[in-house]
Amino acid sequence: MMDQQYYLTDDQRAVRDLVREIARERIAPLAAHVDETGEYPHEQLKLLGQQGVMGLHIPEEYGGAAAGMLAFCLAAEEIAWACAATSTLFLVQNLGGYPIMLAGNEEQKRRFLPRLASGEITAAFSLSEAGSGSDAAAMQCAAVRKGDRYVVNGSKMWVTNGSHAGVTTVLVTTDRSKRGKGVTALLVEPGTPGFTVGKHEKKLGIHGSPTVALHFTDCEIPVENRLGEDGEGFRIAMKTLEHSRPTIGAQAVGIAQAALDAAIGYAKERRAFDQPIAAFQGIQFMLADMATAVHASRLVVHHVAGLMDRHAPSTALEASMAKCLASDTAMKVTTDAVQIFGGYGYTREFPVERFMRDAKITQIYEGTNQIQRLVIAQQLVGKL
Ligand code: COS
Repeated sequence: MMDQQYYLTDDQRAVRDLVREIARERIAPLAAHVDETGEYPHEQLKLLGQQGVMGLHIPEEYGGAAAGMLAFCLAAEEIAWACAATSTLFLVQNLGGYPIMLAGNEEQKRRFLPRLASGEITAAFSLSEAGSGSDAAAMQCAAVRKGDRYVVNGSKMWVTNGSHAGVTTVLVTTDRSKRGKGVTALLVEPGTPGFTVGKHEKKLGIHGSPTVALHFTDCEIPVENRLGEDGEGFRIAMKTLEHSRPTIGAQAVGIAQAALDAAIGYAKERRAFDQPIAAFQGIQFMLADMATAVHASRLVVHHVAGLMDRHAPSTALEASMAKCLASDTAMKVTTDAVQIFGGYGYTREFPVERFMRDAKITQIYEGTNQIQRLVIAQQLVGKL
């Protein structure tokens, strides 16, 4: 049978097939347990590391596979199909590590990228605070330069994997009055005096992916841990998010595909009025709309990933479109899957309620879909 994804290279197909096998055989069977217990998926990530998947996006000279963005998105979709929590941690390996690839000097790249590529350490990215989410430039967590160090005071919030990361890109302000132009990016390692992990959030979904607060009390970070120059942090953060948003789209497509697959399977099994419910046009139309939306979302994700692999100068528009469309699709498709399962769908006997809970975050993190629409509109009409 012809592969419908004819536009993929042999290498990209090989990545997709390898990750699909690991995801379906080794990660999916553990997903309900991860959801029930909130256990960190150590073994799942180790397995991905052993197969070279944690370093897919990292250049070869730093130990990665240099497979590109489309390959990364294919992998993300497969992992998300199996376990959204594990896929979030996979995505954060890119979100937290990309600033080093983008703005790191040679020494910083050599220090961190090979360990990220092998999966020896994981990464995190810390931008948001209690009072600044969408308005990221309003951050308060501050750094003051003292000789060859920055002294950091304040707190960050909503940090995925902040409790486990071997390196976290932390955005701090060195001059609040300058908003974005006063933001600086620092690499923070665990065990640094004055740096502690705070509250673990109890969340609706992605239970195995820890979300924590980070606290800094007279925490001294050496200047050699600064990415780029003073005041370049906001641009680094925005570029990083632009690069990462398609991967959220890929995660959303994976969750939506899992819900669609489950709904098709159930509709063919479940009988009512002496027929499988899949024989009813009401269900058929739902399945058709779900499949069409998943297909369209996947293509939009693949398109922007392809643009990035071709080094398109600006992809902010397409990145936000992919994230927004795919995550809205995931929410709709998972909700419809629960509907098709009826009362059973509302119980933990079946996975669709988990898919629905996991899908919700994709509309919120890495910029709410309201922010994505703002970015899209700004590209259309300019900043008014
Ligand atoms: N690439 C490079 N630079 C970018 C950029 C991008 N994709 N997007 C914005 N910038 C630059 C702008 O060009 C501008 O630079 P100059 O000041 O030199 O002109 C600077 O960043 C500030 O941009 P802007 O004026 O648009 O900033 P705003 O404060 O208005 O905020 C939004 C812009 C709302 C888009 C931004 O704050 C945002 O993305 N918020 C959501 C944050 C988010 O996603 N949080 C999730 C946390 S990670 S889980």
